[in-house]
Amino acid sequence: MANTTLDIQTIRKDFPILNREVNGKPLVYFDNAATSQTPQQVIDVIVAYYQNYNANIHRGVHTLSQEATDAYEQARKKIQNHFNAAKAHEILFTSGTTHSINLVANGFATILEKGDEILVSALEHHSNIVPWQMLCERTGAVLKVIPMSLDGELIMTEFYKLLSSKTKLVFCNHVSNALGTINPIKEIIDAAHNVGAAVLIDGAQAAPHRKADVQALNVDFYTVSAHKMCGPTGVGMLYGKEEWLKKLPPYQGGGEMIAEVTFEKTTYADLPHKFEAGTPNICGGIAFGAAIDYMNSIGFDAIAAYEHELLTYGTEKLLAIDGLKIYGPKQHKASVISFNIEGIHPYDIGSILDKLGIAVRTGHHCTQPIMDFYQIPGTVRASFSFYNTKEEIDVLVAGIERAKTMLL
Ligand code: 7TS
Repeated sequence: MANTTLDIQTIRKDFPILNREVNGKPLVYFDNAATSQTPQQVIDVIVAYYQNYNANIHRGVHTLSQEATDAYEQARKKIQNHFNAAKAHEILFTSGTTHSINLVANGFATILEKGDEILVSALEHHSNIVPWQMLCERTGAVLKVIPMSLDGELIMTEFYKLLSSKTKLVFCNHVSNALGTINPIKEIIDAAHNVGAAVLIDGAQAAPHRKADVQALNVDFYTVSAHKMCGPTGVGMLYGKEEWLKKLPPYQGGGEMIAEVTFEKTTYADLPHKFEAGTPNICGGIAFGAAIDYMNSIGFDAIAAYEHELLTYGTEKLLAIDGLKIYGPKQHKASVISFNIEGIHPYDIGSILDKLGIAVRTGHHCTQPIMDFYQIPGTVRASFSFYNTKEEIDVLVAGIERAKTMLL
C-alpha cells in the first residue's frame, strides 16, 4: 500500500478533543466504531445554528425559519449527493441507524404474511436483529440466519441455500462493527432481487470509511448514523427507494407528516415528510451535512488507504503480543481489530487501558450472537479512524503489555 497523502498532524488539529488528557495521559481514542470524534468545522456549524438561525422548519414564514429550512434541506441534498440517491426525497432524516431500521421493520408489518421468510446475517448488530424478531412476532414471518465462518465471514453457499421464493427481505451490514468484516453486499443484493426479496443494508460502520453508491448497489434501503462519521449524535439517515417509501406506511403520526387532518380521516404528506413526524433534530441534520463535507474534503480514497495502513500496522504489532488472538477476517476488513488475551477478561484490559488514557470498547459490542459463536464473553475492540496514528498504536501495544504484567 502506498504511503498516505494525508497530513495527519494537520488533520488532528481539527479535532480539539484529541488534545485532552485522560487520567493524566494524552488521550488515545480507539473507540471510533462506537462514535467518531467531531472536527471544529462541524462544531462551528452547530454553534452558528444556535447563535444565528435557531428556528423550527417547514412551518414559518419568518426569516429564521426560512434559513433553518434551507440549511436543513441543503443538508439532505448533500447526503443525497454523497450516497448518490436518485432523489432528495429518498433520503429520510432519522435519529440514526436504529431508528432507520425500526422504521422499515414497522412498515413491513403491513406487507409480510405468515410463513414469509426474512434472512438476517449472523454478523449483525442487535439493532439489525431485534426489530426483525419483533416484526416476525407481529406477522408470523420466519427469521432465518445466514451463518458465518470461524474467519468471521458470511458463508455464501449457505446464503444461496436459504434463499427461496419465500424470502421477502434480506438484512445485512455493509461492515461488521464487532469484527470489521466487509460483506459482499452487491452479491447479496443481486441474489436477493433474483428471488424478489427486498434488501436493507446497514451502512453504520461502512459510511465512515467508504462511499456507498446506492444506485450502483441497487439497494432498497441503506442506513447511516451521523455520529460515526464526524457528525453529532441523535441524527442519521434512511435511504429508501422511492417505490418502497411510497408503499410503506408512516412510522409515527404527528405534525408535519400530514396533508390534511380531520377527526374522520387523515391523509399523509408526500415524501420525505410522510416519515418525518414532529420537530426533527434540525441542528443535527445540518451538522450531518457539514460532517459529510468535512470527510469529503479529506477524501474517502485517502481515508481508506491510510486506515488500511493503520490496520496492517496494528494487526502486525498486536499479533506479536504473546497470547493475543484477533477475531475476524485476515483480509478485506475495515480498520477494526477485535481481540482477546488468553487468560484475561476483556473488561480488565479495557479498564487498565483507560487508566493509561487509551479508549477502546470491551464487551459484546451489541453482537451477542457473534460472541456466542466464538464462545467468548466479549472482546477488546480497537477501531481506528483517519486521525489516528501509528504512534498511538505503539502506545496501545505498550498498554496491553503493561496490562498483561499486572493481570497475569
Ligand atoms: N449497526 C451497526 C453495524 C452498528 O455498529 C451500530 C452501532 C448500530 C447499527 C446502531 O447505531 P446507532 O447509531 O443507531 O446506535 N454500533 C456501536 C458499536 O459498535 N459500539 O457502540 C455502538
